[in-house]
Amino acid sequence: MHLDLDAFFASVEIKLNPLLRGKPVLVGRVDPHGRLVPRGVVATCSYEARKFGVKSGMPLFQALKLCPQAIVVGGHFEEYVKASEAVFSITARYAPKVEQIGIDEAFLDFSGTEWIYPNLGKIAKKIREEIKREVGITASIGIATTKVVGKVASDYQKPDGLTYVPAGREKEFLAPLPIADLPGIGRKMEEYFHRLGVKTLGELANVPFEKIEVYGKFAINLWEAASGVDNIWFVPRVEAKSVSHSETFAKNSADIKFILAMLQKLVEEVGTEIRKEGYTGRCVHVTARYRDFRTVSHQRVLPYSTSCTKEIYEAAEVLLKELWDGYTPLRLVGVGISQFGETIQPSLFDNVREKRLELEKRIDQLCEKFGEGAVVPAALIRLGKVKNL
Ligand code: TTP
Ligand code: MG
Repeated sequence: MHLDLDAFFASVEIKLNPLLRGKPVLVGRVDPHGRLVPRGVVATCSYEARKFGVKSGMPLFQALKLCPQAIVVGGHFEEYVKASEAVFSITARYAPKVEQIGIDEAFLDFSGTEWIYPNLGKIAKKIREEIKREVGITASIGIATTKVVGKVASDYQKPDGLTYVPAGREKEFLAPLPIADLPGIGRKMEEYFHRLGVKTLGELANVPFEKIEVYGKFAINLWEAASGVDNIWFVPRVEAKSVSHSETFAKNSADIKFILAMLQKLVEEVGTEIRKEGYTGRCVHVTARYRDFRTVSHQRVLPYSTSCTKEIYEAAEVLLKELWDGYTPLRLVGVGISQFGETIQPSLFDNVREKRLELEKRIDQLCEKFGEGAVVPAALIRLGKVKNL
């Protein structure tokens, strides 16, 4: 069973402000004073806004051109996390194994429970009702014997949909769908198959295996998925994980150099921890607390999963500069990364990234051998007497 919350951030914003219900709502970025950042991108939008062609990742100004009456909101990351935790505590009441893939998505594994739950449709209905009642948002669920089909099925009747694909009918269910409905097919792959005259998953499954084989593992994976064969390649079994570190300053500070050095120290800690655990994450989040205890967070989903300190830091620095006005003293900064599972990793073949990661792993080993702080980036020397360094 695969569950994915509908227009997640937008749904939480609507729950917080019911006047938004039924309206086109865009979730954008806000600055530390709660003012919207005009040059951001759309993190997500309500289904009412989607009718105008608005999509996640689109620049805000472009979305507002398509849908000028849209209302732009956002910035309540703590509320999104709270809603996500509430949802997954509901799923844990029923599913013996919940494999959370992102902040709003999970596979619920019911294998071996047939005698307690002879009818999974009923359980899915219950889960959806409880989410609606207790969290106030809607979830779409797909029930199928394989992960691939479950994921496609949960998308099939979004929003607020429930799609059940009986065992043995997987191929038939997928056949009429466009190949882009298969998770993992990017624009390039789609164009490539279109050139071969393959537009639907049925057509893809009907290409003889010998013709697919020559295009390598990636094409084989897609072909198997289109044929309804279980294939965990695009959603490997990874434990849901979020690692974050934060630090309250000895004295409130508005010194950008000090704050960035602190951010770097925290990113180093996060990076070392996730590399040690063998995790990679895609969603970087940064929190800043003002001296009046107002706390703001921003997050960014990276295009790939990473455990590289340098990459996490680059995203974190941008996020910090977005959420902090640059002059009001801060009392705390925090940074974290959450696990989104690894999708395709073209960057695996990226030499520069590999080398960088290799270097960071060596530094981890040195620190383990000679003690924390044995090798530190020059920027951290600024922190001097900050604890642990
Ligand atoms: P999705 O599940 O991809 O999107 P969604 O829940 O908003 O809409 P759908 O009904 O199609 O499932 O992502 C979950 C949340 O993750 C989304 O609400 C906002 C956030 N997100 C970003 O911040 N940036 C992004 O680029 C994407 C795709 C999502
Ligand atoms: Mg969703």
